[in-house]
Amino acid sequence: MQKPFFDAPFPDASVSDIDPYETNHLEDPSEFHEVLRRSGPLVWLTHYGVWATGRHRELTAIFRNHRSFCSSRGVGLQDFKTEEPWRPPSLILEADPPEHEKMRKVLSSVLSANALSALRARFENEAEQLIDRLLGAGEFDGIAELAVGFPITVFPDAVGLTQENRNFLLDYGNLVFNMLGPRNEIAARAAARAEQAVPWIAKQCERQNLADGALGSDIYRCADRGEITEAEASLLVRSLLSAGLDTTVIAIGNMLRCFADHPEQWQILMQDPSRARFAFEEALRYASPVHTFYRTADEDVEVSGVRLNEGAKILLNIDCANRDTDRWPDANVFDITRRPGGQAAFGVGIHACVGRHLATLESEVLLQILAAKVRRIELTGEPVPDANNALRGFRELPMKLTARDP
Ligand code: OVM
Repeated sequence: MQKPFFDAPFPDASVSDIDPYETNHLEDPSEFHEVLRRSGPLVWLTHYGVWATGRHRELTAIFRNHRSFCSSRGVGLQDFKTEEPWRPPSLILEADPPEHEKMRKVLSSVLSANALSALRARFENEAEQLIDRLLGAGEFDGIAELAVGFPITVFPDAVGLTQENRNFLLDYGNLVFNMLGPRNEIAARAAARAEQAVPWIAKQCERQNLADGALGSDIYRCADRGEITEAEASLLVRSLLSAGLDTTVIAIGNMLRCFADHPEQWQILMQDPSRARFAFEEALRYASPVHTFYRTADEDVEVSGVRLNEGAKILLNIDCANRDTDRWPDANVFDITRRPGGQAAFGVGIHACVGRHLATLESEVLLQILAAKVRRIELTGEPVPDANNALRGFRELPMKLTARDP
């Protein structure tokens, strides 16, 4: 198939004709990462007409400069200024200050570590039951049973959703993230799979479908106090449902893979389960769930000596930046004893993940209980990668758990 070709905006630009959205590169990004590393601070991708970086320095500089690099023109490949978004834009993800700030305040209060602390006991209870069951299961799929199995219960419970059709959340999240890339086969399949999920999600965002005393209704209480409108509350619930499940599923799956591959790190965690939170952070760095977000230059701007024109799209490759040896000399070592401050998996700057305390609570609880009960996590077959235009994770992870001595 003939691919489009976009000339670089100036003659001596660093360019590459690699297509990071080809399935083989989505499944294994090592070749694309290599291109990003050796091409200098920014490289022009000829097939898409966008700039790209996988360097920690440039990636964090661009994320931090939200004035020059806006989000309101979309955080995917599409420019909302010239192309119609597939759904009404997110009020928080796809917005700039000052609009962004108002929404951010609401969600950070609802999702603060303090507000979430009441959930811990319920999460622990669920994790114990699940792990006890899997310890008796022999070989199982770590994605379906653990990485999905845990959050698919605790997350919708926390938001206050119905028990019915919760799998639609996965179809919807899969669509939202795939739509950040080009309209390739993968995006088309995601759209077909999410046909029923899209109207279902809109319905779950309505006030009357959210249980009292849970996170969804907490958002509506902000509307009652006049901080946001009813319509805004509905779209903020949509943000929770968009960003809250697939990301943690992938994070947990990737983390399981890390420990299966690094049994000596599992030993360290077993001896001190209070390290779980740092172990999660390190797994996020080493195997980042979101591989790509974009920003759009809203004015002519220079980055590390490269001139970007107004309207330029910049692909920010998070998982490559998190393995940048200029930032961490031993970036390619999975080491739960490090303090990976500055890792970019939750993003950087004003748009950094507002749900991170919830994601961390889920993963920390699951990891602590695993560490208390499980001596060995081992793969029993080849992991099956899941090609997604914005997420990097697995579709299947055949594995087995061995119980600790009683
Ligand atoms: C949203 C949202 C937020 C973060 C990530 C995301 C692309 C969506 O507000 O809908 O997935």
